Amino acid sequence: MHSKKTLGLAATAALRVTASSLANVCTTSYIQSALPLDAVSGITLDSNSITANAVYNYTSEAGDLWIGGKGLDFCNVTLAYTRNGLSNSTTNLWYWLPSPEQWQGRYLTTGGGGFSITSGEAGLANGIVYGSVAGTTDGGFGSWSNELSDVILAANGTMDFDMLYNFGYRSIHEMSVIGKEVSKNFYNASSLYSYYQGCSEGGREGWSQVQRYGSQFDGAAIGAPAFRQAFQQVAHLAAAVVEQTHDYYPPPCELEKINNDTIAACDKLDGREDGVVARTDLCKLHYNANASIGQPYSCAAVAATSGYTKRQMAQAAEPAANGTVSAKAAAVANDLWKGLFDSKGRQIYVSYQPGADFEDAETTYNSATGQYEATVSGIGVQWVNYFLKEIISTELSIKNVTYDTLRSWILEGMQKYDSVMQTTWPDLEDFHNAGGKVIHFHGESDNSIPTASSVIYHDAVRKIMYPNMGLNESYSALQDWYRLFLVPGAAHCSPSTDQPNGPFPQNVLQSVIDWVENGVVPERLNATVLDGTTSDVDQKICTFPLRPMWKDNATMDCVFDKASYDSWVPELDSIPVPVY
Ligand SMILES: *[C@@H]1O[C@H](CO)[C@@H](O)[C@H](O)[C@H]1NC(C)=O
Ligand SMILES: *[C@@H]1O[C@H](CO)[C@@H](O)[C@H](O)[C@H]1NC(C)=O
Ligand SMILES: *[C@@H]1O[C@H](CO)[C@@H](O)[C@H](O)[C@H]1NC(C)=O
Ligand SMILES: *[C@@H]1O[C@H](CO)[C@@H](O)[C@H](O)[C@H]1NC(C)=O
Ligand SMILES: *[C@@H]1O[C@H](CO)[C@@H](O)[C@H](O)[C@H]1NC(C)=O
Ligand SMILES: *[C@@H]1O[C@H](CO)[C@@H](O)[C@H](O)[C@H]1NC(C)=O
Ligand SMILES: *[C@@H]1O[C@H](CO)[C@@H](O)[C@H](O)[C@H]1NC(C)=O
Ligand SMILES: *[C@@H]1O[C@H](CO)[C@@H](O)[C@H](O)[C@H]1NC(C)=O
Ligand SMILES: *[C@@H]1O[C@H](CO)[C@@H](O)[C@H](O)[C@H]1NC(C)=O
Ligand SMILES: *[C@@H]1O[C@H](CO)[C@@H](O)[C@H](O)[C@H]1NC(C)=O
Ligand SMILES: *[C@@H]1O[C@H](CO)[C@@H](O)[C@H](O)[C@H]1NC(C)=O
Ligand SMILES: *[C@@H]1O[C@H](CO)[C@@H](O)[C@H](O)[C@H]1NC(C)=O
Ligand SMILES: [Ca+2]
Repeated sequence: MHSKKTLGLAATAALRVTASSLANVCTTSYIQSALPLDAVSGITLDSNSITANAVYNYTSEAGDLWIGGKGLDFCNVTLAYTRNGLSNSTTNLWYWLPSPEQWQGRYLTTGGGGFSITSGEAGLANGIVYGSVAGTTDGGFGSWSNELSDVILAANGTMDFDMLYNFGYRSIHEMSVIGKEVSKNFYNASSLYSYYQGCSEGGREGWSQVQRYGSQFDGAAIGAPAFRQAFQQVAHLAAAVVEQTHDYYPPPCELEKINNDTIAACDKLDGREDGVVARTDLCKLHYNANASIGQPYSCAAVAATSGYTKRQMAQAAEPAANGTVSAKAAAVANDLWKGLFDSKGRQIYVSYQPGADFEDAETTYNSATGQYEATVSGIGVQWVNYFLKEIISTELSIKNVTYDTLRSWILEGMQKYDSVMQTTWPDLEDFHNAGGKVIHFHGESDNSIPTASSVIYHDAVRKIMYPNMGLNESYSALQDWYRLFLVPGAAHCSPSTDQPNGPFPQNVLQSVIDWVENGVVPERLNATVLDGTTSDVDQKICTFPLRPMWKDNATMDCVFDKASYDSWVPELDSIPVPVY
């Protein structure tokens, strides 16, 4: 299988001069010699497509999910491959390979967000900070900026299954296999450590690999994964249906007030008053929005923006609002927290935790009628139109749509996409047997992917892999290699502006590396307060199912309580098959 690679190296060896400098190895001919031509079957790597340029003294800017670094030297490589027997099937790959001096024996695959399969240079830049090669792919979508939704339908009714499967798991896999082999050949290394990092859709992409290719990565840092897509995207539409069902369309200011009151009231349930709801489970069990009824609210006018809100909807202008919180608004909020139930009272899915802002529920002001109207989430509409109805349209009327309609859309999505987009295969035996380690984290105030969505999967893996063990024993077995951390006060793949004193695990990949390479078990995950005012900047996060509880407002314990635990994993008895 590797004979061509060996031949390639031998054939070009005579052309090479001293190996150590970046300039010597960052050439198209050297990259050509490093190409693993037979590593992936069914494709043809195009040696002539290679571009390579050396970059020196690069600064990688820190972000919420990136630590950043300076003085980075690397080789910027792009290349393409085609799928044998298919026309117009070019997939583009992009790798950043640290200089031989800066390489620390690591390879990293990075992922995207929304319906985008790549984070481009931002992801690559974070990888090289760790002395790691970093790779990304355009998924074969024809351009680095195209998303799956741009290409999934060739026409109304014509799904492009190649694009779908490329996005589902195939392209990331191919890019990872090629990237690992290119790296070994590039540095003349017999082995390396391989990692994955991504959040949101990038988190789903990480699971798509860990679930299928057990030995592909030694470690994975996975945030708030957008998996269980059949539920996840339809659930984005639930808030608008809740408002329609109540026939009440709260001004955004009214829900914002309820959220502010919720954070203020639930802050102390974790034993420390710091503006952070570290126990949204206790908040869910003991608080309800009726406490806000009659409370005054007011907000300044908001100008229309072309920016994005609510996952791809433009922001309409809103007039200044004031009033007092109504019983109807409280009822809407209570239903938004409760989760999705069908007309028979059976639970369909979970929702966001109290303390997460009500982004999906944000109404739009209609200046012609002077009324607020329900607005459906852009990504939820894309799912129903592109993936279920198979029409190229961004319009979806929710008139007549009920909780039962949402349920039927979820079941349809499960049937149609179980093998490609659901990404919740719960048996991780191959990954575990290969010695893999995964740190999975999720903001406890995530407003886009329910925090409980991650808990449900983690719990499913525990039950599938350790069916004969009790709760403590099975969690302890699972924690040897797969740990889930719920991040207090954090929003979707970022800190929350509503709870600025919350810690965030900005350097989670380092924790994965330490676990894989040095056996340092992340008993509690390192996190840093990035935006707040607290003096206690470096904090730790409890491993689920243990939950934080502060003593004397000063020391954090990680405790177990059954009622809280149960609140994370309700029985989804409206769904006739197991939900992993
Ligand atoms: C790998 O080995 C080849 C052949 O000896 C050499 O030309 C090349 O510079 C080496 N690469 C690195 C990164 O040391
Ligand atoms: C590297 O970049 C920094 C700015 O980030 C600059 O101050 C420094 O002079 C540069 N070093 C070299 C060797 O170019
Ligand atoms: C990397 O290469 C691509 C393709 O040639 C180019 O568009 C991009 O600007 C390069 N990036 C850097 C940092 O050199
Ligand atoms: C392939 O791409 C070419 C050039 O972009 C285009 O003209 C042609 O229609 C495409 N063929 C198919 C089958 O998509
Ligand atoms: C909610 O709290 C934030 C932060 O304190 C504040 O800026 C905002 O005005 C409050 N909103 C309402 C509706 O009270
Ligand atoms: C509790 O601790 C937080 C964070 O250190 C601090 O901001 C707050 O003032 C403390 N509250 C009380 C009641 O001591
Ligand atoms: C909230 O108050 C309404 C009356 O306005 C009542 O019907 C409802 O049961 C209350 N909800 C909760 C959760 O207490
Ligand atoms: C609420 O609106 C009324 C009427 O528009 C206005 O007189 C009042 O000043 C506003 N109150 C606040 C707190 O903005
Ligand atoms: C695709 O279907 C949508 C929804 O029915 C329709 O609005 C659109 O015009 C159709 N496009 C084409 C090219 O037929
Ligand atoms: C809603 O249902 C009514 C009655 O069945 C029907 O007339 C109407 O066309 C439906 N509206 C939409 C948007 O589907
Ligand atoms: C499980 O462990 C927790 C502490 O980690 C303890 O409080 C609890 O009692 C244990 N439960 C069982 C069933 O052993
Ligand atoms: C975590 O924080 C501790 C200090 O509390 C530090 O010693 C350790 O290096 C950090 N680990 C990682 C992976 O950042
Ligand atoms: Ca608190």
